Formats: sequence, C-alpha cells, structure tokens
Amino acid sequence: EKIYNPAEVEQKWQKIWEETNAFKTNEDDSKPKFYALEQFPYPSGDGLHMGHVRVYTIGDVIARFKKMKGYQVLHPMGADAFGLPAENAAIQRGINPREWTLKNMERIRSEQKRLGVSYDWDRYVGTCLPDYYKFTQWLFLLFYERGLAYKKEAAVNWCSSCNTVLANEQVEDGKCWRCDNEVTKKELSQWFLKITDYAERLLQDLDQLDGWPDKVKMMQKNWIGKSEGAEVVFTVPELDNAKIPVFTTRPDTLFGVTYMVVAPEHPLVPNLIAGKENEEKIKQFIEDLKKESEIARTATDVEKVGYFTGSYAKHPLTGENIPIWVANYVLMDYGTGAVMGVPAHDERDFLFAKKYDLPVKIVIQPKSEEKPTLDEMTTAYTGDGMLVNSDIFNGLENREAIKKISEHLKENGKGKPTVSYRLRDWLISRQRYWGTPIPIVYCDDCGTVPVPLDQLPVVLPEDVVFDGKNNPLTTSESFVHTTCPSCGKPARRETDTMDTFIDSSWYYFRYISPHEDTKPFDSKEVNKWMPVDEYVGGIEHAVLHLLYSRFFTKVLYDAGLISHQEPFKSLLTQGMVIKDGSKMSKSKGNVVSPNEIIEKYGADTGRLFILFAAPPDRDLDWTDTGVEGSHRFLNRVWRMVQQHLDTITKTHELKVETEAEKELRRMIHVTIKRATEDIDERNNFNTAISAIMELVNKIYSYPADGNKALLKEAIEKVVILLAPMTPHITEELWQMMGHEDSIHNVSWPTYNEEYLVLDEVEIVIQVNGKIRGKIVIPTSLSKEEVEEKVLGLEKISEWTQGKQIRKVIVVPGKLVNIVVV
Ligand code: ANZ
Ligand code: ZN
Repeated sequence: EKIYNPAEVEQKWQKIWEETNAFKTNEDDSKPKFYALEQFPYPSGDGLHMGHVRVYTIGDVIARFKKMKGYQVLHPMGADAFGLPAENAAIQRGINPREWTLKNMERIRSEQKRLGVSYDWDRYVGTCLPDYYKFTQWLFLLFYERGLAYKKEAAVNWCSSCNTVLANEQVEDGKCWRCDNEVTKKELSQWFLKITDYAERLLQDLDQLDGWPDKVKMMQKNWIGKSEGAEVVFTVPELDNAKIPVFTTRPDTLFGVTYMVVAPEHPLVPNLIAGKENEEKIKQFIEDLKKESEIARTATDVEKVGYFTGSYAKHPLTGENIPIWVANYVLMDYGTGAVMGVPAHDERDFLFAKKYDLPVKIVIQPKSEEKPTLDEMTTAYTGDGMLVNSDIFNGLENREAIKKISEHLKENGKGKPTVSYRLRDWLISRQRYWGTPIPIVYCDDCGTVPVPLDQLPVVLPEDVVFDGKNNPLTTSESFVHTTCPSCGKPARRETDTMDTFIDSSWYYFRYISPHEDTKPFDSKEVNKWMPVDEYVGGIEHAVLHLLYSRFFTKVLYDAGLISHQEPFKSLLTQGMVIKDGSKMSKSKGNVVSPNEIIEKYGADTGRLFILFAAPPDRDLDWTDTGVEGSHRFLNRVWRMVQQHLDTITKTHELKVETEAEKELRRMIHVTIKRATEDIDERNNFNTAISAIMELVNKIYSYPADGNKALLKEAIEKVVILLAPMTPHITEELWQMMGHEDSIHNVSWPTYNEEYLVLDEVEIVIQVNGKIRGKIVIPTSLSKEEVEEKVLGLEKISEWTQGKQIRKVIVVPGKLVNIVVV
C-alpha cells in the first residue's frame, strides 16, 4: 500500500499541469461563461501571506467548480506592480525598482503555482510592464479627450513621509493609508479625474448590485454622500452686492438665520475682512488652519472657532443685516463653502451661537404641547414641526415649507433646489517614479499637449536619481526634455506619474485580451466575458478600488467601448486570517508562512483547512490542530482509495437491496446535493466539506459484503467532490483509480431526488412499560442509534431523571422500552 506523500504528488501534478497548459481558458461558446476573479497581489518583497492564500483558494474552488458544472471559465492572475515600496527599496538598497519588482513578481507567481491554483498563465498581466502601462496611458488620454482628466491648483493632501500627494480615499482618519503619517495640506497643481460627474450614477447603480454585501454598498453610498437641498443666495451690499450662495438642506429654516459663516479659504474672505478690526487675527487664523487636515478640522470633538469678519450680508427674503463670520467648521470644498447659521435648529450652529453670543430665533415649532421658549432651550430643535416667525410661510408643515421656500427663491432669482455630494474629484498625480507616466507635454506655444496614441508608451527612463528627496523623474534629462508633438519645438514632459489605483481600475479588462497591442482590450471579447461573475477580495477596498473600477467601467461604457455599466456582478469579501485572537501580521509575531505549511503538509491540506475552518466571509482562526485534522482527513481519503483499489478498478453489477446499501446510496445523493448547493448558492465550502466527511465515514462503516458497484461509486464521488478544493491528491487518486483523463475535466456529479428520501417509521417509547411518547425515526438507524436518540429526548429524560437506567429494549420499527429503578 502506497502512503500519501503530498510533496511528491503535488510536484508531479504541478509539472504536468504546467507542461500540458492544463488551465488554459476552456473557450467554448456553446457553454455559458463564468469570469472568476481574485484581487491581484502587490508584489512585495515578502511573498504571499495566508490572507493571499485564502483569497486564491476561495477563487480557485469557485473557478474549478464552475468548470466542472459545464461553464467556460476565465480565471486569470497578474500583479499590481507599480507603487511606492519598490521605490523605497530602490532608495534603501540602491537597486532599480524594476528589477526588484520583477523578481518579486516571479516569486509570487511560483508561490501561486505551488498552491495549485488553476490560473490561465498565458493571460498574466503586470501593471508595470510597458505593454500594460501603454494602455493605462491610452485610457488616461481617453479621459482627457472626454473632459474627464484636468489639471488644477488645489490644496491637496500631502504625506511628508511618502513625499507625495494622496487622494481623499487614501486619507484615513487624517492619516496616510500607507504609512500612518499625519496628512497635511499643500497647494499644488495636480491632475484629477472627474469622478464627481459620475456621482449620481455610481450611487443609483448600487441598487443593481444584488451580489454585493450590503455593508460595501452602504460604505460606497456614504462615501458618495448625496445630500438634497437648496442653494440660497445672500448678497453683500458693501461689496457691490457680491453674491455668497450657501448650501442648505433646510431651506425651511431660512427665517431663522441669525448669522452666516464662510470657509477660511472662501475667495471673498480678503474683501470681507479688508480694513476691519479682525483682519490680522483672521489672517493668522487662516495660516494656522492650513496645517490641519480636513478630517481634523471637522471631527465632532474639535472646538469650533470663528471670527466676525466685520461685514454683513443681506438676507434674501427679509432684507435683514446678517453678520458674516469665518470659522474652522465650514469646509471650502463642500456645497458652496458658505453656510447660513440657524442656531435654533442646527446643533453645530447652536453651540457656535452660544459660544459667541449670537442671537437665536425659533422658526419651527414641534406639534406637541410643550413648545420650548428661547430661555429654556439647551439644545437645537432639529425635528419636524410647524413654521412660525416666517412671514407668509407661517403655519406650513416644515417638510412642505422646504419645497415652497425653494420654489419661492427660484421664482425670485434668489436660489434654487440643488444636490451636493461629498465625493470629490480623484486626485491622481503622484510625484514618484514607479508608476505610469502621465502622457502629457507642456509647450510654451501650444500649452498642454496630449501625447499622440502612436507615441505611446511614454516609457519610464533609466537615467534617474533615487535619493528620496525629489521626484526621481525630474532628474532625468532624457525624459523631461522632449519635443512638442504639435509644433515640434522643445517642450517639457509632465513628470507626475499616476496613482496606482488607476492601474488596478482596468486590469480585469486586460486579462480578456492581454496580447492585444493596438488597444487596451478587444470590445467583442470584453462584452462576452464581462461582467466578472464572482470577485473575491478584501473589504479594505470597499471604497477605493471598487469605486474607481465602477467609475472606469461607466466611462468606457459611455465611450462606446463596452456594453455593460458595472464591472463586478457579485462580490465576495473574505474575512481575515487570525491566529491566537488577532490578525496574522508581522508586528503581532503570529505569522504562519504558506511555504512552511506546504512543506510540512502539502498545499492540499492548507487549502482544505482554509476552506473548512470558516465560511469565506468570516474571520478564520488558524489553529495547528485544525491543520492536522485536515491532513488526517486527506490521509483517510487516501487510505480508503488504496484499500478498495481492487474493487474500484473492476466493474461490478449494481444491486441496492440491504438497508446498508440503501443508506449508502442515499448518502451519496445527499452528499452531492449538499455539496452542490453549499458551493453554488452560498459559497459555504466548510459545510460542503463536512458533508463529504460524513460520506467518507459511511464508506468506512459499509459492510464487507455490501454491493461493490455502490461502494465504488461512493468512493469515486468523494474524490470528484473534493477535486476543486484539493486538486492534487484527487488528481493522483483519480489516476490510480484507472482514469486516463484529468479529474479536473470530469463533470460535477448530479443527484437523484428519488434516492434522497429516507424511509421513516413511528415508534412508541415506554418507560417501565408505560407509554410516554412517540418519535419518527429513519428505518435505517441501528439499535444503538435508536437508543441514543430516544434517551436524548427531553420529554423522556423527565421520566428517567434521577433514576438508574437498568435496561433499554429496542424492538426495531416498533418500540423502545426503558427500564429504570
Ligand atoms: C442651514 C441649516 C439649518 C442646516 C438646519 C442644517 C440644519 P449634509 O446633510 O451633510 O449635506 N453645510 C453646508 N455646507 C457646508 C460646508 N461647506 N461646511 C460645513 N457645513 C456645511 O449637511 C448640509 C448642511 O451642512 C447644510 O444645511 C449646512 O447647514 C451645512 F436647521 O444649512 B444647513
Ligand atoms: Zn508646441
């Protein structure tokens, strides 16, 4: 008898799979398509960790399962290969980021192969390779042409440790998402993509994404942050009736305005404070604020600070004089950068008014009997109610007044209904080397000139200095100095590179036609394969990558290049891998390396454990005993096949007569049903595996004189059902069982409803000869099983409690009598 040697089995099959190109996409348009995708890795110097292994294993089971179910399956892999760590490694070690990255890509690819994942390696894509970034530039130019890429001077998020700007999405709690450094503001001229043009569609289309977790949809919804309200125009008589529009969600409170606040960066501030008492103080205040991040400024626990500008605005309906303030809590880049202060009905305004002794005016009264008076008010009244002190609008319900006042403003040219979004345009400029160069040239005569498509790619130069001080691209003479594509005169190249999130916004299109060299992808092929049917990845990309990808997809749709508007039909966000109660990480010192597991137990054991230990969306607790248990199970399957090899390799006549035979047949079909549904409908690989384990137990207890054809079928089904999860051992066993073709080309088994039914019978339960209950049980249960079931019943333990059970008499199919004293 051969013993299970995972290393031998796995190396053998990995070699064969590689040589026969076994996982080449099985293109066959007579079959339905399935696009299985896992987030591609960043090729860091550390190789794969368990989180990666988990994502790939989950994706691989889905891809293999669908193929067995009769789909043509696209299952590609690549590397998200641009980014800062490569550049930092270059600075620290004096090597080229390209060399470092390519080496890491190679290492990761070989580690993925060691896991036995069924990728179509012919479609491998690396975002740092010129034949890829050529098309990232192509796409940038498409955005540029469509007015969706523009450059502007802006106060941007600056990370001084990464030495670069960051998109809003990359600032988490005021800190850099990558290095945790405090983010500050800096005025720079930067490139943006106009994602705000797509805010409404990005929001509306979330409704179509039935296959996405609600949590992710909610996070995107909040990030887009739609707010409906009105723009109300205040004017400043002193400044030639200069207009200050404000954005409010509560136009019904317009008569309650007692002051106004503009953001410190508001363009009118210099005029409003010129020659006034607080001019110098306010200038200093603005300087100080520049050092703070937006997040820090708007955090609820931050003290609201403001100054009176010395100027007054005219209320659009009452004509009253309204003092204009500047304060830290009003942001320039939300709404209009100015707000009307309604202390009676807005909590922030209430606190501000109390602090600076500004008047409070009630304009909404609750319908309840208790109508608070000004003196009693300790907090703003933010609920619904009836309008008071509001001239012609008195007596209206405030919800109604929102519409009425908005309309009134519109008719009088003093405002209009409007919508505001929290979403900001996507800042994509990075002052770093290791990224896709922005294909733009600056010419003194022609201005900003896009690089023509036939001159792509704009290749990253080699003559650069990595000293960690400046953008290395600015040090390359050969790169910076170029000729204007339009007039031929000397010109300068843009030296900013693109945010790497652009690279990953379209890689799943590239996989579909990776060798296409005139355009990013073949539209016909993309229309065949897209959208991705199942996308597996981490929740950390809920707003960043997933929102950007949706944006890209919509732009490509609008450009007529693709026929769908959403890239990912279904999204599976896998849980973390934890050990000893916390996330596996270097800093926690609780890392289990995938290579160590592969060497000790084999990739199949690692895969099985990962799938068995938890449903994919839950956190997975890594335990050595769990891994050993999975390994023991695979050994058990291996021995089962060895033991019955003689039976399996011969043919027998099928005969299902005895109880044991009926039960085994039932178990075969129940197991197929459970495994199919658990995988297909719920991605619950863990319960599918439990079902298969039960079938294995059943096979071990199958009597020696049981029908051999049935036994053979049961064993074959176990091996086939396990194939997507543990591809190597099953391939080896399949071959031993006498099959010439790969198990991975076998069809997924089907079950027969007829065999699922359990023969059942009602039996009577007696205690000391007296009837105490009845129970319906399967006829197939053994005497021991019946006894155990009956003694476990609550209504029976009432009668046996505190007594000693002398004897249990089981009359099969009829009754159980328990004798107690
Ligand atoms: C007057 C008012 C009265 C307001 C009231 C609320 C309640 P959301 O829902 O988040 O969109 N606001 C507008 N622009 C702002 C800015 N740039 N910085 C800080 N605050 C700003 O919030 C909209 C409300 O936030 C607006 O409605 C405005 O205050 C404030 F009883 O206007 B409100
Ligand atoms: Zn020119």
